[in-house]
Amino acid sequence: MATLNYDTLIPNNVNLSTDRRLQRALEQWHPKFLNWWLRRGPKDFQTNEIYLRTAVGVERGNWAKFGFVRMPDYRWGILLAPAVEDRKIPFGEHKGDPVWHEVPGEYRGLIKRLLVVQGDTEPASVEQQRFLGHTAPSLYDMRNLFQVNVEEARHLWAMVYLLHKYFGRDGREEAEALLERTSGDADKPRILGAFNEETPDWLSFFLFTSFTDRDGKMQLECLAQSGFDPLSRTCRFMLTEEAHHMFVGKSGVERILARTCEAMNAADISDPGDVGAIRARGVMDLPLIQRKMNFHFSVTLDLFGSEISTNAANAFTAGVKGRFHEVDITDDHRLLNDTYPLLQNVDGKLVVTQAPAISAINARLVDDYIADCEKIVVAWNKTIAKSNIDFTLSLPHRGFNRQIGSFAGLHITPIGKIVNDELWAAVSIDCLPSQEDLTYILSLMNATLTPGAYASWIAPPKNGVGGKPGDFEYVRITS
Ligand code: BYC
Ligand code: FE
Ligand code: FE
Repeated sequence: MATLNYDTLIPNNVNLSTDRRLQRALEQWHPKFLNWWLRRGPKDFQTNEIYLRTAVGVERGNWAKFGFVRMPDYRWGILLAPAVEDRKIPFGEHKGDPVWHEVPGEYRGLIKRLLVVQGDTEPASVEQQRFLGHTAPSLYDMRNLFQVNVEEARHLWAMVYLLHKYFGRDGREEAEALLERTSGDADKPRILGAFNEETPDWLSFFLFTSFTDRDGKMQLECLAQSGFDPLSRTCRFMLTEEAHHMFVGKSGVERILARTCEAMNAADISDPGDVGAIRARGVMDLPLIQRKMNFHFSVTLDLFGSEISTNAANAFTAGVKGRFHEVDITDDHRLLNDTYPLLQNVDGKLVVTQAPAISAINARLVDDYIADCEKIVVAWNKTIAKSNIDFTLSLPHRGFNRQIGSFAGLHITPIGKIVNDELWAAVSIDCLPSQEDLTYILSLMNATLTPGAYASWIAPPKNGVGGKPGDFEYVRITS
């Protein structure tokens, strides 16, 4: 494997200097990327020094270094995980064949589409989080936000590298288009629904990184199984960074819950529904957090596409996109005769039916995703229980508030009951955030920029980052 070279404009471990044409093409994309970063990336703070980690290798345990960097000087590199010797395609009709090091002609369109969709989400999330620096609840949190942002931008680089290297002129055009679509834009929006929603406040940010970055993890895990080896290796390294994004989300929500419970106990408020008294203390009430969670979870489920999907079946059969932890599954990895249990609407009732497993690839991934999400909700509930407050958060039913897939067009309550239009109007008021909720959350969003200080609505973290204490000056605000 090539060693990582940081002396060049584009740090990489793919021997970029030996492919002059590719290097030149990426060097031409570089200023356009920086221009996008400055126009659509974090608003302000671009000249502040921030304590960031940068990937400097791909070996487990020792891949990152921490130090003060100005964001535009961040070293966005192209990093592939080490090749697995003699790797074989693990699934689909080419199962057992040696992996591909070039794109098979017949799958060109399919692979390009997946790279474009994956690549589109990365800058989209940076755009969605553009204004959050100004309302950071602490310097620690601000630093985490910018860490997530620079790494999502590196994920964009990861997909752009594959597009440029393997798709010629088409790939270069797609790479340009990735910088032209914009989250929420009326004319040129981002491709997938959730990436056009706003992330206007820090509760949204923590729920987005808990739930939507977790979709990122699931999808990357599936692409890491790919028979197209450069895609597999790229995604494997992206997953290393992804873990931190989900940590930021999960621990962020945990700290909000801890602070709310602490404030309730301090004021002797035992009823989580005593919203007036709780909000008077400048913290977020638990029912509000549940409603926001309902929103982020349901919008993220839409990102998995239809439960029954020929696109997903084709990608699986082709050996291009596998299932979550494909190699650990004990079946024939071809799914020619298998079935999979699927929840479906039959005459107004939700019942489990058997579907051909090959058609239900997306449904299975949703199941794996929900199981992963259940674990974080258990952890969040522990935080509440520790404070002796009588409240539990729960994931809404998978059919709640859906726009895509077999539940779209149905009105389903958080506990999974199909209801009519009239009842749904009441349910959606109760179970989704109201304008008043959003206004209240925004009213709490004020920057806290003193090292070691935290906004009223969030507890300090248990530990700092990169070996530093919590009160470290993670962002040099004045210099
Ligand atoms: N909005 O057969 P179908 C991340 C389209 S997140 C709009 O049902 P398929 C990150 C679909 O494209 C992970 N359109 O589903 C997280 C298709 O259109 P075409 C991102 C949608 O194709 C946080 C048509 O509907 N990566 O990394 O199996 C921060 C029928 O599709 C939506 C990936 O998703 C939607 N929600 O599944 C930063 C992996 N859903 O092609 C980053 C790559 C579906 O017929 N993408 N459609 O015109 C894929 O694997 C698949 O494209 C999808 C869709 C899973 C997204
Ligand atoms: Fe990403
Ligand atoms: Fe991420």
